[in-house]
Amino acid sequence: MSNASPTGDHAWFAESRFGMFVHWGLYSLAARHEWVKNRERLTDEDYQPYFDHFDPDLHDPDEWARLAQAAGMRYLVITTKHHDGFCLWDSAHTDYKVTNTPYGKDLIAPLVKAVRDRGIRIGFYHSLLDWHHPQFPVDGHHPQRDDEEFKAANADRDMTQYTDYLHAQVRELLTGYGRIDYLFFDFSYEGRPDTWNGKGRADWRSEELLAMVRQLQPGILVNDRLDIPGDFVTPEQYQPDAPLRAADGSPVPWEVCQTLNGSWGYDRDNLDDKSPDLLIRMLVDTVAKDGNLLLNVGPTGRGLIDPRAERTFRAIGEWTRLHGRAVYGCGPSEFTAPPDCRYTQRGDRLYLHLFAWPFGHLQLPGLAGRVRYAQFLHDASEIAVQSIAEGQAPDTTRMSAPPAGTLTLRLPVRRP
Ligand code: FUL
Repeated sequence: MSNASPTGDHAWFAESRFGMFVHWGLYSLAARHEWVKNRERLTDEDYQPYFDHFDPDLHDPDEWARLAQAAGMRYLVITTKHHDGFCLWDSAHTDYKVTNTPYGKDLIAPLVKAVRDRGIRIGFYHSLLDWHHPQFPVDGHHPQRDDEEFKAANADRDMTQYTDYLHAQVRELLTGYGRIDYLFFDFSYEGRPDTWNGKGRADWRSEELLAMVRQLQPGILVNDRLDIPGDFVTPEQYQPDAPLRAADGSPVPWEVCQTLNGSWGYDRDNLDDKSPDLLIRMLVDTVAKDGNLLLNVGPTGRGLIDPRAERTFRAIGEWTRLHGRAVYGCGPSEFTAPPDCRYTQRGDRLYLHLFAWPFGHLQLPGLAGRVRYAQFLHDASEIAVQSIAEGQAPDTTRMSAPPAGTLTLRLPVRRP
């Protein structure tokens, strides 16, 4: 197969293919998008009620881990701190943290344990932005702001102090919770930080930060949002057209992150959910292009994954249970899939995913004489394959019954 996976410590990533992203924090109580503080120009005072009422009494980390597992997800990524600056762990460097809310307990350690206990990999999301920190630039999340008003507003802010804080917190997260497999920084923007205060150049000190991360957790995978190359790239809410390649043609590991409904944080009145069928197609499309899918959920302020999201994850899990062999450790194929289909491949197993029913039979160009045996994947039932002589017509497979939804055929093939 042409899928080139990262090696060594990173091999688990391409093998896993499917993970759960969890956006959880004070914004879950606002329940109308995780950018609510910025979008609605809320002051710290406006935002304070979410801190004062943060008490997820129904939270059970093992329930989340079990759901991830039931959906067929092999890793889980939790927001340790989002842009609002609220910390889900007991950081020594701030008071703006879960242990000072009515809940009063660290949320990260129990989640890491629950996830690990189920054999799932653990990742941290950590925001580089911080709308709460007193030294973080006002409107510093806005890459285009460079005017006099902006400079005046930030004249007294010292970004270097914020960057020290950022580094110290990342150090805490990577030393206090055992082995961490993955880190998703979010997000940097090139070229602007030296306009942020009157005290000289200030930035994330990305090289230094990354060196510290690798020293503390040598096996960790780090994303690409520090403005310097990372281990994988992160298209957000769109599917790349094809496998990603570096200038020299080598494969670039990538992971698309997708929401259920356009919001990352819990968004109570948003009923715009993607269907399980669409999400399954996204997963298949991703693997067929050599990527991973990190599918998000925003738990409620009481710590539950709401019933709609849970139903979706369980429906995906019914599919992955039967079709996981066409996902885990699979990558793109050297064969070209017919219209409305995707191929995934592992070794000599070629998996054909049909996104639309082909009215009884299907032409498979380029496979004449190469298919040794064909089965549906979900029930191992045999499928008749008719090989039509080269040059006259492509192979034809005839199927006995029209199954519903995304179905997958398993075709052991001779490599071309
Ligand atoms: C973005 C953030 O601004 C969103 O809130 C979300 O966390 C997404 C994964 O990354 O850049």
